[in-house]
Amino acid sequence: MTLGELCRADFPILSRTVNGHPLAYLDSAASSQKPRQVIEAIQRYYERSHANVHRSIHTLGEEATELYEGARDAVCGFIGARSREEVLFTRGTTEAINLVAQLVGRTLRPADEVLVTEMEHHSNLIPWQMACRDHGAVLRAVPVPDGRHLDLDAFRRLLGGRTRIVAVTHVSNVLGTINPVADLVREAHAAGALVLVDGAQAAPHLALDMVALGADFYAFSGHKLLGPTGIGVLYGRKEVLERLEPAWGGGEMIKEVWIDHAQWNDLPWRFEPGTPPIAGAVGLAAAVEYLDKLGMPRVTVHEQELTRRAQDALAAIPGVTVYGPPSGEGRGAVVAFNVEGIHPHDGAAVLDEAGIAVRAGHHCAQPLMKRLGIAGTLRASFSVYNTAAEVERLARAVATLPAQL
Ligand code: C6P
Repeated sequence: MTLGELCRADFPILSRTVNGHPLAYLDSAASSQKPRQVIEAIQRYYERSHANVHRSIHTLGEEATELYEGARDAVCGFIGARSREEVLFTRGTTEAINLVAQLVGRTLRPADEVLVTEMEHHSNLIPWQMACRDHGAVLRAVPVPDGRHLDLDAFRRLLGGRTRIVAVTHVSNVLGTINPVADLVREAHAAGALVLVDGAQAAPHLALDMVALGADFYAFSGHKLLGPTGIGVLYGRKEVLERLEPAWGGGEMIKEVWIDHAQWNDLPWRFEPGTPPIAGAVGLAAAVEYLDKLGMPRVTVHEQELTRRAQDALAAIPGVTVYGPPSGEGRGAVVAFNVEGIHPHDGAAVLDEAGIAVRAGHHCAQPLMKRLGIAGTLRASFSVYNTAAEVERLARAVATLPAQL
């Protein structure tokens, strides 16, 4: 039995039908489904242990705090961070990146530079546009001239003495390209720049090791990683976090407060003002534990095999263009494609009639769409619970699209 066949039964939603057909959920890059283990952990928390964290001496307060801080330890282990102080909970990737853009943005001076890439999701572009606008800095972008990979020579040319931070995605949510982030970090550090890696499409699919990667910041969302919505992670290298002033104020991020000033709390709480997403953290811990049990290397092999099959099957259909690196090169668990003469939204609607859920549109990556010279694509994306049979169903349905539209 393949991994997909083995773990499908853990995901209750996968047994439902859509438009009279068994559901083929091929939209996990937008948001993954949740195993029973995650759903039950959240339910157990609300039924037995809910209270606010870090505040109350009573039993429920202590249980909730233990669960919340235990989740931090689980995530710390999952991403190979050196210490739990480096793991901050946020509400998602977008919030994590906005936080870094504010923290680092404040240190920018006029004519300083921020380096992004043409394949960034808007979440790793707009916050930097805002930071540059507010602080007079200049935004530069590494091009993707072949529509597949970053131009690494251009990266080296653009990286200079004025570059303060490089913000780059680990895995493109459209192309699936896996960027050589450890190399980029090394070169950026040699040039004196910080590095933020957007790991939204990597953390659910690749074994992570923050120490080996060396990035200063790494952001991802719980809901793409079999966990709930409303929880995300910002990993920050301790030496870097320690020298940054908090961007947001409120309860729990302080040690002592006077009317006109305050003394900040220790890491990581300094960057977590207010009541945090406790249930989200509990669910994320269960998701991480679930993935750890499956084994991330096994998850990667399974998803890359499905992705390769999808890429080959779709590319073999007349009129279909598949985007991203060629088959055989490792890629994230997404396959974006177009069918000649068919608008992606129409294609997705017809596939939905057949019970197949894919995403259509610009995938919040409009600069990349402009580079590819298209308005949007269809996109199939995979998770641990998908099977080769679903990929075959997708390919058969895509082949019939021109006859149906
Ligand atoms: N991409 C997709 O269908 P949030 O919304 O904060 O959980 O994640 C934002 C985000 C940031 N970076 C990358 C690379 C992403 O792929 C995403 C989310 C989804 O591709 C929804 S647009």
